[in-house]
Amino acid sequence: MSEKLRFETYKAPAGGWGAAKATAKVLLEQSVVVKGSQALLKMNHPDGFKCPSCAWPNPDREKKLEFCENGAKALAVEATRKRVTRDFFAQYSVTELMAQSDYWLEEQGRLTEPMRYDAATDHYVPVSWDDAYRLIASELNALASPDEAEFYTSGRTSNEAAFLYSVFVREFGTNNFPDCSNMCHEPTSRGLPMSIGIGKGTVVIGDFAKAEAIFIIGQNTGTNSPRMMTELVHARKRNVPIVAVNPMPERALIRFTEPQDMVEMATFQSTPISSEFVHIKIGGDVALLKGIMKVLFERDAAGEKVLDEEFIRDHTHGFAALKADIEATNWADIVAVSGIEEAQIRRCADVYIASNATIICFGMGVTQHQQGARVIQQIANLLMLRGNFGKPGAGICPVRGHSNVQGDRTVGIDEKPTPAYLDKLQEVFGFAPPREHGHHVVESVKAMIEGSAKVFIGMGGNFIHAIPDTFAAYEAMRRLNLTVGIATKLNRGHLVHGKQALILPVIARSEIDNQASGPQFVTIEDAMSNITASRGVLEPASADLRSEIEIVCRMAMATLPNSVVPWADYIADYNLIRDRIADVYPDLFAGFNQRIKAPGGFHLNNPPRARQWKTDTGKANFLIIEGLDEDKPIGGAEMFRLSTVRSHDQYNTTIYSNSDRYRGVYDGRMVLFMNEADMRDYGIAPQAIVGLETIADDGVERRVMGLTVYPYQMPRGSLAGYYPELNPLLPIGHHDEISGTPAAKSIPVRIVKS
Ligand SMILES: Nc1nc2c(c(=O)[nH]1)N[C@H]1C(S)=C(S)[C@@H](COP(=O)(O)OP(=O)(O)OC[C@H]3O[C@@H](n4cnc5c(=O)[nH]c(N)nc54)[C@H](O)[C@@H]3O)O[C@H]1N2
Ligand SMILES: Nc1nc2c(c(=O)[nH]1)N[C@H]1C(S)=C(S)[C@@H](COP(=O)(O)OP(=O)(O)OC[C@H]3O[C@@H](n4cnc5c(=O)[nH]c(N)nc54)[C@H](O)[C@@H]3O)O[C@H]1N2
Ligand SMILES: [Mo]
Repeated sequence: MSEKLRFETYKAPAGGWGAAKATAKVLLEQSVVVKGSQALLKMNHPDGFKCPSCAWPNPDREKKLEFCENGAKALAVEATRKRVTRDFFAQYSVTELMAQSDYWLEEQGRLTEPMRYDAATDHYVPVSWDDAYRLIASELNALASPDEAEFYTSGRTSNEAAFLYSVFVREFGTNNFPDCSNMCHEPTSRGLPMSIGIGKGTVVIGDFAKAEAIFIIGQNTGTNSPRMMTELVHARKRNVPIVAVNPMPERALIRFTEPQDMVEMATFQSTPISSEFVHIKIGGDVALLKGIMKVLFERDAAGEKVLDEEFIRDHTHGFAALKADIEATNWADIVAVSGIEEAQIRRCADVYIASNATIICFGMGVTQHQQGARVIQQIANLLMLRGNFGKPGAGICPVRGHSNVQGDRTVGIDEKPTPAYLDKLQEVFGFAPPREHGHHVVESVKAMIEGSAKVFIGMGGNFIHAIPDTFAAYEAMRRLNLTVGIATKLNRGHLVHGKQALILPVIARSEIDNQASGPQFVTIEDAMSNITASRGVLEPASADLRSEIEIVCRMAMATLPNSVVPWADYIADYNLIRDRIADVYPDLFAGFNQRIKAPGGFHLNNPPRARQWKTDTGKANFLIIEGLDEDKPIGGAEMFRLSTVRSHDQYNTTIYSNSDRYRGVYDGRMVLFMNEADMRDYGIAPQAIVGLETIADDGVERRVMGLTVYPYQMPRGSLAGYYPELNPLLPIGHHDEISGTPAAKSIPVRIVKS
């Protein structure tokens, strides 16, 4: 065990004073108590900026403060006083920086000027912006085909920047758009349209106040969307049942104190959150969902009116086939695969049947499986059986990750663009976009490994530590001709680079973006399809930062000297970009610049809310998944399923601290959460050090050693540990069949004793 790592069960409710203390601490650590606190008052306010942390929408009730502990952390590390300067890069070679932890890299602060890798000295050295654009242009134009470049986007990028990026890349000539959403809610984006005709959630925030039951499947709300806790606390105070389905008994899903509730805070009270905690085995969700549906069909057969017959008749397709599939599934299998007793599944069904308006929320615990998209289709089936679409208080609620991951997809970051969209793009801009589909994340990594990709441009994010098969990816990245990181902070992706490399530092969301026509704002789309404006309030971290929009435009101007697009105009005035977005997407964005003036922004058209179904059948489709396995059965008796999750103190690959207080882990991240009975069976003592080896049929050996075993309330056969440390165990070929999303929640592994 590492010297400092320790475990200590967290007994207090989540949120509350623990969260208040953590908020104060992070502001102190980044030396931004005053600056940070003032900025926090503007966070998620109509005249301020959107929190860079998660995609949860603003509430529609009056609330003075609209931030949470983890939003405050995200702001504090963005507003930090620490700086990475040219002196820093002169001091450390890339090899020396590689030896540092991700946490240390993040701690160095904000990037301040463009840098170029100098192979002769193994240092990053200053480069002018013009030279940087020239290098990008010459490498892109030297390619044998535009398809040899990969253009990554991470979900913090605004609609305006993402839209222009997609226009630039298509005018350049490729649809290679690997995107963080390919590792995240892509099963939602690809699976849900087959069911209900749209790859987005159907609820709005106001539905939470009208719901009669809420299910939360595979999502760690208190850590990853803490502002959602407010809705859950309010629901519980109205006695609305909440069913949480999770292999880890996440603290905030058990008890929570709303940090902004003065009375609860002052009196040390808390609210129990889940009325029913379903301690599911990893990959057991389909079995549970089928079990609940089975109860519905049983009670329907017994003459009870538990199905919404009118909805099923008028609005759906495929009912008989679904019914046959569910009736053919037996209880013994359902119980064995889910790990949940029949009695509890029946209680969940009771909750569902008693409710006239149910919301089902889900996160990465659902999407990151080999059949992730099909699990989501089962969630839609369950909702459809009781008409829970297109009525107040009901619907499906994929809880998105990055604050604009949904918007980026809406405005063109899509490796499989539709012909209709491409026609429109051609009509609006006058160039012929490529028609062939491009690469998503997994395909782009394969192209790098095979050597057919030569240039990687990362619009935000930390691709190399987000993707599977970390070490194979390192090698692939290093073979590229050019890698470009457009970023706020130094990260591993800048150190694992191509023969040539650039780091281009950007103005962050919370910062003022001044251009020729004055201060600009950008827009984002939250997880409930609301488009809102975001205006930075802080001075940029350095005078030599550029906006993402400017960087996209300048890359385009350098690369495409004969471009038909007026790039320079867009840098000067972001309204012009919004006008073009409205032209390309009239159904969604007509009158964009006018509508965005409303303080809360506007809501994008969502057909299922009006019971309109843009599917192949014109109805909502009941879809079938065969059997109960979300992941291929592989491995035999020694196999465990490993879920890679986020700690409370990280933002994806950004590690804020090495602790995870709600799960009782302090000062270490090389931890393996394991069931105590499993430990006894395998002769593993508490805090023993073990390794994990992936069970795969591709002949590659994948091991991570040095994990300290933490006896934890995991279901038997289920293990958990941290992302990104365990990504070397995740095979590139282990992904959702429909969408290609890596199955990071169900890696088949065996334990190796060191
Ligand atoms: N503070 C903070 N906020 C964030 C992020 C962050 O890193 N930090 N990341 C952002 C991003 S990009 C995203 S996508 C979201 C991610 O937010 P979440 O969707 O909450 O993602 P994870 O933390 O990966 O874990 C999801 C949960 O799934 C559970 N789980 C694992 N396997 C299974 C399973 O088989 N079935 C079920 N039912 N549950 C399972 C885990 O125990 C865990 O509680 O959060 C966003 N917000
Ligand atoms: N094993 C495993 N792997 C996973 C997951 C998992 O649960 N398990 N989750 C997956 C998911 S859901 C996601 S979304 C991906 C996340 O993958 P990414 O989105 O690629 O990763 P992040 O860690 O969010 O990126 C952080 C970096 O973004 C840059 N950045 C921050 N703000 C800005 C900004 O405003 N502009 C620009 N240009 N750059 C900025 C900073 O330099 C920072 O270092 O990881 C995926 N990988
Ligand atoms: Mo995500």
